[in-house]
Amino acid sequence: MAPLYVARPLLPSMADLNDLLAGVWESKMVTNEGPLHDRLEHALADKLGVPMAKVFSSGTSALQCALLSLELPVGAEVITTPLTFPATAHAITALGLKPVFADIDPETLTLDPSAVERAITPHTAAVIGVHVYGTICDVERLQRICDRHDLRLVFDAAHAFASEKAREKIACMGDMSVFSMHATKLFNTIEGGLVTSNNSAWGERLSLSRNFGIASEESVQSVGINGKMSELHAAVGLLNLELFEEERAIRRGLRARYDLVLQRFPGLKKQLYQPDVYQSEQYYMLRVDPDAFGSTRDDVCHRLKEREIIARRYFWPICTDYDCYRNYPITSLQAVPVAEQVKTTLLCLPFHSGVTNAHIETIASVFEDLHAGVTIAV
Ligand code: T4K
Repeated sequence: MAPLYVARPLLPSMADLNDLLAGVWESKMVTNEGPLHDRLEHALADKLGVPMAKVFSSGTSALQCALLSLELPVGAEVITTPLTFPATAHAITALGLKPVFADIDPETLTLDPSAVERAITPHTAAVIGVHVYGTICDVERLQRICDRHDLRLVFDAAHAFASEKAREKIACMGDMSVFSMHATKLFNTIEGGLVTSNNSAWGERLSLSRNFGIASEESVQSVGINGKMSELHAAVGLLNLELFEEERAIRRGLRARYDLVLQRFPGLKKQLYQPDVYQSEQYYMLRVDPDAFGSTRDDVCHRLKEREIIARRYFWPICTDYDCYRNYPITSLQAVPVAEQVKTTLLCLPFHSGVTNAHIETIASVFEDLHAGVTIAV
Protein backbone atom coordinates (compact mmCIF):
# COMPACT_ATOMS: atom_id res chain seq x y z
CA MET A 1 0.00 0.00 0.00
CA ALA A 2 1.35 3.48 -0.90
CA PRO A 3 1.81 5.81 2.08
CA LEU A 4 -1.32 7.64 3.15
CA TYR A 5 -0.57 11.19 4.22
CA VAL A 6 -2.44 13.53 6.54
CA ALA A 7 -3.24 15.78 3.57
CA ARG A 8 -3.45 15.42 -0.21
CA PRO A 9 -3.59 18.44 -2.51
CA LEU A 10 -6.77 19.01 -4.45
CA LEU A 11 -5.59 19.58 -8.03
CA PRO A 12 -7.46 20.63 -11.18
CA SER A 13 -7.01 18.67 -14.43
CA MET A 14 -3.88 19.47 -16.43
CA ALA A 15 -6.10 20.15 -19.47
CA ASP A 16 -8.11 22.81 -17.64
CA LEU A 17 -4.95 24.35 -16.24
CA ASN A 18 -3.33 24.45 -19.68
CA ASP A 19 -6.38 26.16 -21.15
CA LEU A 20 -6.37 28.82 -18.45
CA LEU A 21 -2.64 29.41 -18.72
CA ALA A 22 -2.59 29.75 -22.52
CA GLY A 23 -3.44 33.46 -22.28
CA VAL A 24 -0.82 34.00 -19.58
CA TRP A 25 1.90 32.45 -21.75
CA GLU A 26 0.70 34.53 -24.70
CA SER A 27 0.78 37.83 -22.76
CA LYS A 28 4.01 37.08 -20.87
CA MET A 29 2.50 38.81 -17.81
CA VAL A 30 3.13 36.05 -15.30
CA THR A 31 3.08 37.85 -11.95
CA ASN A 32 2.77 41.24 -10.17
CA GLU A 33 -1.01 41.36 -9.83
CA GLY A 34 -2.09 40.19 -13.27
CA PRO A 35 -5.60 39.50 -14.60
CA LEU A 36 -5.99 35.99 -13.11
CA HIS A 37 -4.83 37.32 -9.74
CA ASP A 38 -7.54 40.00 -9.90
CA ARG A 39 -10.16 37.49 -11.03
CA LEU A 40 -9.29 35.22 -8.12
CA GLU A 41 -9.63 38.07 -5.62
CA HIS A 42 -13.10 38.91 -6.92
CA ALA A 43 -14.14 35.26 -7.00
CA LEU A 44 -12.93 34.72 -3.42
CA ALA A 45 -14.70 37.83 -2.11
CA ASP A 46 -17.85 36.56 -3.78
CA LYS A 47 -17.49 32.99 -2.50
CA LEU A 48 -16.65 34.01 1.07
CA GLY A 49 -19.30 36.75 1.20
CA VAL A 50 -16.86 39.50 2.20
CA PRO A 51 -16.32 42.96 0.67
CA MET A 52 -12.52 42.74 0.59
CA ALA A 53 -10.23 39.84 -0.33
CA LYS A 54 -6.50 40.20 -1.06
CA VAL A 55 -4.37 37.26 -2.16
CA PHE A 56 -0.73 36.63 -1.17
CA SER A 57 2.15 34.30 -1.95
CA SER A 58 1.55 32.26 1.24
CA GLY A 59 -0.45 32.23 4.45
CA THR A 60 2.70 33.41 6.22
CA SER A 61 3.22 36.44 3.97
CA ALA A 62 -0.50 37.18 4.35
CA LEU A 63 -0.11 37.17 8.15
CA GLN A 64 2.93 39.44 7.93
CA CYS A 65 1.20 41.86 5.58
CA ALA A 66 -1.92 41.91 7.77
CA LEU A 67 0.24 42.87 10.77
CA LEU A 68 2.23 45.41 8.72
CA SER A 69 -1.04 47.01 7.60
CA LEU A 70 -2.15 47.48 11.19
CA GLU A 71 0.93 49.72 11.75
CA LEU A 72 1.41 48.53 15.33
CA PRO A 73 4.11 50.33 17.38
CA VAL A 74 7.56 48.70 17.26
CA GLY A 75 7.93 46.24 20.13
CA ALA A 76 4.19 46.11 20.83
CA GLU A 77 2.81 42.92 22.36
CA VAL A 78 0.54 40.66 20.33
CA ILE A 79 -1.37 38.03 22.29
CA THR A 80 -1.83 34.70 20.60
CA THR A 81 -2.21 30.98 21.23
CA PRO A 82 0.71 28.58 21.72
CA LEU A 83 -1.26 25.83 19.92
CA THR A 84 -0.68 26.75 16.30
CA PHE A 85 1.71 26.30 13.39
CA PRO A 86 5.00 28.26 13.81
CA ALA A 87 3.89 30.75 11.14
CA THR A 88 1.46 32.51 13.49
CA ALA A 89 4.07 33.33 16.12
CA HIS A 90 6.91 33.89 13.66
CA ALA A 91 4.88 36.47 11.72
CA ILE A 92 4.68 38.50 14.93
CA THR A 93 8.34 38.05 15.87
CA ALA A 94 9.67 38.73 12.37
CA LEU A 95 8.10 42.19 12.43
CA GLY A 96 9.80 43.15 15.71
CA LEU A 97 6.60 42.63 17.68
CA LYS A 98 6.46 40.53 20.84
CA PRO A 99 4.35 37.37 20.85
CA VAL A 100 2.62 36.82 24.18
CA PHE A 101 1.21 33.34 24.55
CA ALA A 102 -2.06 33.04 26.44
CA ASP A 103 -3.56 29.70 27.35
CA ILE A 104 -6.25 27.83 25.45
CA ASP A 105 -9.72 26.66 26.38
CA PRO A 106 -9.66 22.93 27.31
CA GLU A 107 -12.65 22.12 25.08
CA THR A 108 -12.28 24.28 21.96
CA LEU A 109 -8.44 24.36 22.17
CA THR A 110 -8.65 27.94 20.85
CA LEU A 111 -7.50 31.06 22.74
CA ASP A 112 -9.18 31.32 26.14
CA PRO A 113 -10.65 34.87 26.32
CA SER A 114 -10.10 35.00 30.10
CA ALA A 115 -6.42 34.16 29.61
CA VAL A 116 -6.22 36.87 26.95
CA GLU A 117 -7.69 39.41 29.34
CA ARG A 118 -5.13 38.44 32.00
CA ALA A 119 -2.27 38.82 29.51
CA ILE A 120 -3.14 42.39 28.49
CA THR A 121 -0.58 45.04 29.49
CA PRO A 122 -0.18 48.72 28.52
CA HIS A 123 2.00 47.45 25.63
CA THR A 124 -0.60 45.12 24.12
CA ALA A 125 -1.67 46.24 20.64
CA ALA A 126 -3.39 43.24 19.07
CA VAL A 127 -4.74 39.74 19.54
CA ILE A 128 -4.45 36.91 17.01
CA GLY A 129 -6.95 34.09 17.53
CA VAL A 130 -6.46 30.86 15.58
CA HIS A 131 -9.45 28.77 14.49
CA VAL A 132 -7.32 25.71 15.08
CA TYR A 133 -8.41 22.50 13.23
CA GLY A 134 -11.40 24.55 12.02
CA THR A 135 -12.82 24.94 15.54
CA ILE A 136 -14.00 28.52 15.70
CA CYS A 137 -12.68 30.80 18.47
CA ASP A 138 -14.97 32.53 20.95
CA VAL A 139 -15.14 35.42 18.50
CA GLU A 140 -17.74 37.45 20.39
CA ARG A 141 -15.86 37.48 23.70
CA LEU A 142 -12.53 38.18 22.03
CA GLN A 143 -14.12 41.06 20.11
CA ARG A 144 -15.64 42.51 23.29
CA ILE A 145 -12.27 42.35 25.07
CA CYS A 146 -10.49 43.97 22.13
CA ASP A 147 -13.11 46.72 21.89
CA ARG A 148 -12.85 47.40 25.63
CA HIS A 149 -9.05 47.67 25.51
CA ASP A 150 -8.81 49.30 22.06
CA LEU A 151 -6.89 46.37 20.54
CA ARG A 152 -6.82 45.09 16.98
CA LEU A 153 -8.26 41.60 16.47
CA VAL A 154 -6.94 39.35 13.71
CA PHE A 155 -7.96 35.75 13.10
CA ASP A 156 -5.57 33.18 11.69
CA ALA A 157 -8.20 31.28 9.71
CA ALA A 158 -5.73 28.97 7.95
CA HIS A 159 -7.94 26.00 8.91
CA ALA A 160 -11.32 27.65 8.43
CA PHE A 161 -11.77 28.32 4.73
CA ALA A 162 -15.39 29.04 3.71
CA SER A 163 -16.55 28.38 7.25
CA GLU A 164 -19.47 30.03 9.05
CA LYS A 165 -20.61 30.42 12.65
CA ALA A 166 -24.25 31.12 13.38
CA ARG A 167 -24.57 31.94 9.66
CA GLU A 168 -21.92 34.64 9.99
CA LYS A 169 -19.02 34.30 7.57
CA ILE A 170 -15.68 33.61 9.26
CA ALA A 171 -14.04 35.82 6.62
CA CYS A 172 -15.91 38.86 8.02
CA MET A 173 -14.82 38.54 11.65
CA GLY A 174 -12.44 40.78 13.60
CA ASP A 175 -10.39 43.43 11.82
CA MET A 176 -9.03 40.86 9.39
CA SER A 177 -9.02 37.12 8.78
CA VAL A 178 -5.98 35.43 7.31
CA PHE A 179 -6.17 32.17 5.35
CA SER A 180 -3.53 29.79 4.06
CA MET A 181 -4.07 28.41 0.57
CA HIS A 182 -1.17 25.97 0.81
CA ALA A 183 -1.36 22.65 -1.05
CA THR A 184 -2.37 20.88 2.17
CA LYS A 185 -5.45 23.07 2.65
CA LEU A 186 -9.03 22.26 1.64
CA PHE A 187 -8.88 25.10 -0.89
CA ASN A 188 -5.42 25.62 -2.32
CA THR A 189 -3.43 27.61 -4.86
CA ILE A 190 -0.42 25.28 -4.22
CA GLU A 191 1.25 28.10 -2.28
CA GLY A 192 -0.89 31.06 -1.35
CA GLY A 193 -2.53 33.17 1.30
CA LEU A 194 -5.55 35.42 1.66
CA VAL A 195 -6.60 38.32 3.87
CA THR A 196 -10.28 39.23 4.11
CA SER A 197 -12.07 41.98 5.97
CA ASN A 198 -15.48 43.49 6.38
CA ASN A 199 -13.70 46.84 6.26
CA SER A 200 -12.53 47.58 2.70
CA ALA A 201 -10.44 50.46 4.04
CA TRP A 202 -7.68 47.95 4.90
CA GLY A 203 -7.39 46.98 1.22
CA GLU A 204 -5.03 49.71 0.12
CA ARG A 205 -2.52 49.14 2.94
CA LEU A 206 -2.62 45.39 2.33
CA SER A 207 -1.91 45.92 -1.38
CA LEU A 208 1.01 48.19 -0.53
CA SER A 209 2.45 45.84 2.08
CA ARG A 210 2.53 42.87 -0.32
CA ASN A 211 4.31 44.91 -3.02
CA PHE A 212 7.28 46.44 -1.14
CA GLY A 213 5.14 49.44 -0.10
CA ILE A 214 5.40 50.79 -3.66
CA ALA A 215 2.61 53.31 -4.30
CA SER A 216 3.91 54.48 -7.70
CA GLU A 217 7.12 54.49 -9.74
CA GLU A 218 8.20 57.49 -7.69
CA SER A 219 6.90 56.67 -4.24
CA VAL A 220 7.53 53.95 -1.68
CA GLN A 221 4.86 54.74 0.85
CA SER A 222 5.22 52.05 3.52
CA VAL A 223 7.35 49.14 4.64
CA GLY A 224 6.41 46.06 2.67
CA ILE A 225 7.58 42.67 1.44
CA ASN A 226 7.22 40.64 -1.72
CA GLY A 227 4.00 38.83 -0.86
CA LYS A 228 2.52 38.72 -4.36
CA MET A 229 0.77 35.74 -5.90
CA SER A 230 1.76 34.66 -9.43
CA GLU A 231 -0.64 34.00 -12.31
CA LEU A 232 0.14 30.26 -12.15
CA HIS A 233 -1.02 30.06 -8.57
CA ALA A 234 -4.06 32.21 -9.28
CA ALA A 235 -4.99 29.88 -12.16
CA VAL A 236 -4.91 26.84 -9.85
CA GLY A 237 -7.05 28.79 -7.38
CA LEU A 238 -9.68 29.74 -9.96
CA LEU A 239 -10.04 26.09 -11.00
CA ASN A 240 -9.99 24.73 -7.45
CA LEU A 241 -12.78 27.12 -6.46
CA GLU A 242 -15.02 24.92 -8.62
CA LEU A 243 -13.79 21.72 -6.93
CA PHE A 244 -13.36 22.31 -3.22
CA GLU A 245 -17.02 22.00 -2.15
CA GLU A 246 -17.13 18.43 -3.49
CA GLU A 247 -13.93 17.64 -1.59
CA ARG A 248 -15.44 19.17 1.56
CA ALA A 249 -18.58 17.01 1.20
CA ILE A 250 -16.45 13.86 0.87
CA ARG A 251 -14.52 14.81 4.00
CA ARG A 252 -17.76 15.40 5.89
CA GLY A 253 -18.66 11.78 5.14
CA LEU A 254 -15.17 10.66 6.13
CA ARG A 255 -15.47 12.48 9.47
CA ALA A 256 -18.70 10.57 10.18
CA ARG A 257 -17.00 7.25 9.31
CA TYR A 258 -14.01 7.95 11.53
CA ASP A 259 -16.36 8.99 14.37
CA LEU A 260 -18.31 5.75 14.03
CA VAL A 261 -15.28 3.46 13.87
CA LEU A 262 -13.38 5.12 16.72
CA GLN A 263 -16.25 5.65 19.14
CA ARG A 264 -15.87 2.18 20.64
CA PHE A 265 -12.45 2.98 22.09
CA PRO A 266 -12.39 4.61 25.52
CA GLY A 267 -9.89 7.42 25.89
CA LEU A 268 -10.25 8.80 22.37
CA LYS A 269 -11.80 12.24 22.35
CA LYS A 270 -12.91 13.64 19.02
CA GLN A 271 -12.75 17.30 18.06
CA LEU A 272 -15.41 19.48 19.70
CA TYR A 273 -18.60 19.58 17.63
CA GLN A 274 -19.85 23.16 17.30
CA PRO A 275 -23.49 22.84 16.23
CA ASP A 276 -23.71 26.38 14.83
CA VAL A 277 -20.53 26.06 12.77
CA TYR A 278 -20.37 25.19 9.08
CA GLN A 279 -17.03 23.36 9.26
CA SER A 280 -14.22 23.79 6.77
CA GLU A 281 -13.36 20.07 7.16
CA GLN A 282 -9.63 20.82 7.16
CA TYR A 283 -8.45 18.28 9.76
CA TYR A 284 -9.67 15.24 11.67
CA MET A 285 -8.11 15.77 15.08
CA LEU A 286 -8.27 13.25 17.88
CA ARG A 287 -7.12 13.44 21.53
CA VAL A 288 -5.61 10.27 22.94
CA ASP A 289 -5.85 9.94 26.72
CA PRO A 290 -3.13 7.36 27.49
CA ASP A 291 -4.65 6.28 30.82
CA ALA A 292 -8.11 5.58 29.45
CA PHE A 293 -6.99 4.27 26.04
CA GLY A 294 -4.02 2.21 27.23
CA SER A 295 -1.43 3.64 24.82
CA THR A 296 0.00 7.07 24.17
CA ARG A 297 -0.60 9.34 21.22
CA ASP A 298 3.00 8.70 20.14
CA ASP A 299 2.45 4.92 20.25
CA VAL A 300 -0.56 5.34 17.97
CA CYS A 301 1.36 7.60 15.61
CA HIS A 302 4.34 5.23 15.37
CA ARG A 303 2.19 2.13 14.94
CA LEU A 304 0.20 3.82 12.17
CA LYS A 305 3.45 4.79 10.49
CA GLU A 306 4.53 1.14 10.43
CA ARG A 307 1.41 0.52 8.37
CA GLU A 308 2.26 3.47 6.03
CA ILE A 309 -0.45 5.66 7.56
CA ILE A 310 1.26 9.00 8.16
CA ALA A 311 -0.75 10.78 10.86
CA ARG A 312 0.63 14.06 12.26
CA ARG A 313 1.01 15.38 15.79
CA TYR A 314 -0.18 18.91 14.95
CA PHE A 315 0.69 21.11 16.84
CA TRP A 316 3.42 19.62 18.93
CA PRO A 317 5.77 21.12 19.98
CA ILE A 318 3.73 24.16 21.01
CA CYS A 319 5.18 27.64 20.46
CA THR A 320 6.40 27.98 24.04
CA ASP A 321 8.59 24.89 23.44
CA TYR A 322 10.43 26.29 20.43
CA ASP A 323 14.22 26.41 20.78
CA CYS A 324 14.28 29.71 18.90
CA TYR A 325 12.06 31.35 21.52
CA ARG A 326 14.12 30.26 24.54
CA ASN A 327 16.01 33.56 24.59
CA TYR A 328 13.08 35.73 23.58
CA PRO A 329 11.46 37.78 26.33
CA ILE A 330 8.13 35.99 25.98
CA THR A 331 5.63 36.07 28.85
CA SER A 332 6.35 32.77 30.55
CA LEU A 333 7.04 29.25 29.42
CA GLN A 334 4.93 27.99 32.33
CA ALA A 335 1.94 30.19 31.68
CA VAL A 336 -0.06 27.83 29.47
CA PRO A 337 -1.03 24.80 31.62
CA VAL A 338 -3.93 23.67 29.42
CA ALA A 339 -1.83 23.74 26.25
CA GLU A 340 0.94 21.92 28.13
CA GLN A 341 -1.51 19.25 29.20
CA VAL A 342 -3.11 18.61 25.79
CA LYS A 343 -0.03 18.92 23.58
CA THR A 344 1.03 15.29 23.96
CA THR A 345 -2.47 13.96 23.19
CA LEU A 346 -3.21 15.52 19.79
CA LEU A 347 -3.19 13.50 16.59
CA CYS A 348 -4.45 14.41 13.12
CA LEU A 349 -5.50 11.42 10.99
CA PRO A 350 -5.35 11.41 7.17
CA PHE A 351 -8.31 13.50 6.07
CA HIS A 352 -9.00 13.83 2.34
CA SER A 353 -10.78 12.13 -0.53
CA GLY A 354 -7.92 9.65 -1.00
CA VAL A 355 -8.79 7.84 2.25
CA THR A 356 -10.54 4.55 1.38
CA ASN A 357 -12.55 2.07 3.45
CA ALA A 358 -9.47 -0.19 3.41
CA HIS A 359 -7.43 2.61 4.98
CA ILE A 360 -10.06 3.11 7.66
CA GLU A 361 -10.02 -0.62 8.43
CA THR A 362 -6.23 -0.53 8.78
CA ILE A 363 -6.43 2.50 11.06
CA ALA A 364 -9.16 0.87 13.17
CA SER A 365 -7.10 -2.32 13.49
CA VAL A 366 -4.11 -0.33 14.79
CA PHE A 367 -6.30 1.25 17.47
CA GLU A 368 -7.78 -2.17 18.24
CA ASP A 369 -4.32 -3.78 18.66
CA LEU A 370 -3.01 -0.98 20.86
CA HIS A 371 -6.12 -0.89 23.00
CA ALA A 372 -5.93 -4.66 23.45
CA GLY A 373 -2.35 -4.18 24.67
CA VAL A 374 -0.54 -6.01 21.85
CA THR A 375 3.17 -5.14 21.97
CA ILE A 376 4.93 -3.73 18.94
CA ALA A 377 6.79 -6.39 16.93
CA VAL A 378 10.18 -5.07 15.76
N1 T4K B 1 -1.33 29.48 10.34
C1 T4K B 1 -1.68 28.20 10.58
C2 T4K B 1 -2.59 27.91 11.72
C3 T4K B 1 -1.22 27.17 9.75
O1 T4K B 1 -1.57 25.89 9.99
C4 T4K B 1 -0.36 27.50 8.67
C5 T4K B 1 0.14 26.45 7.80
C6 T4K B 1 -0.01 28.85 8.47
C7 T4K B 1 -0.52 29.82 9.34
C8 T4K B 1 0.92 29.29 7.38
O2 T4K B 1 0.39 29.11 6.10
P1 T4K B 1 1.41 28.86 4.83
O3 T4K B 1 2.44 29.95 4.87
O4 T4K B 1 1.98 27.48 4.97
O5 T4K B 1 0.47 29.00 3.66
C9 T4K B 1 1.91 21.89 6.47
C10 T4K B 1 1.70 23.06 5.54
O6 T4K B 1 2.87 23.29 4.75
C11 T4K B 1 1.31 24.33 6.24
O7 T4K B 1 0.76 25.19 5.26
C12 T4K B 1 0.24 24.06 7.29
N2 T4K B 1 -0.10 25.22 8.05
C13 T4K B 1 0.71 22.96 8.22
C14 T4K B 1 -0.31 22.64 9.28
O8 T4K B 1 0.93 21.77 7.46
P2 T4K B 1 4.04 20.59 7.26
O9 T4K B 1 5.39 21.02 7.68
O10 T4K B 1 3.30 19.65 8.12
O11 T4K B 1 4.03 20.08 5.73
P3 T4K B 1 4.47 18.69 5.11
O12 T4K B 1 5.35 19.00 3.95
O13 T4K B 1 4.97 17.79 6.15
O14 T4K B 1 3.08 18.18 4.49
C15 T4K B 1 2.14 17.44 5.24
C16 T4K B 1 1.73 16.25 4.40
O15 T4K B 1 1.00 16.67 3.26
C17 T4K B 1 2.91 15.44 3.87
O16 T4K B 1 3.19 14.38 4.76
C18 T4K B 1 2.42 14.90 2.54
C19 T4K B 1 1.29 15.82 2.13
N3 T4K B 1 1.71 16.68 1.00
C20 T4K B 1 2.44 17.80 1.24
C21 T4K B 1 2.84 18.59 0.21
C22 T4K B 1 3.66 19.84 0.45
C23 T4K B 1 1.36 16.31 -0.28
O17 T4K B 1 0.70 15.27 -0.48
N4 T4K B 1 1.74 17.12 -1.31
C24 T4K B 1 2.48 18.25 -1.13
O18 T4K B 1 2.79 18.95 -2.11
O19 T4K B 1 3.18 21.95 7.08
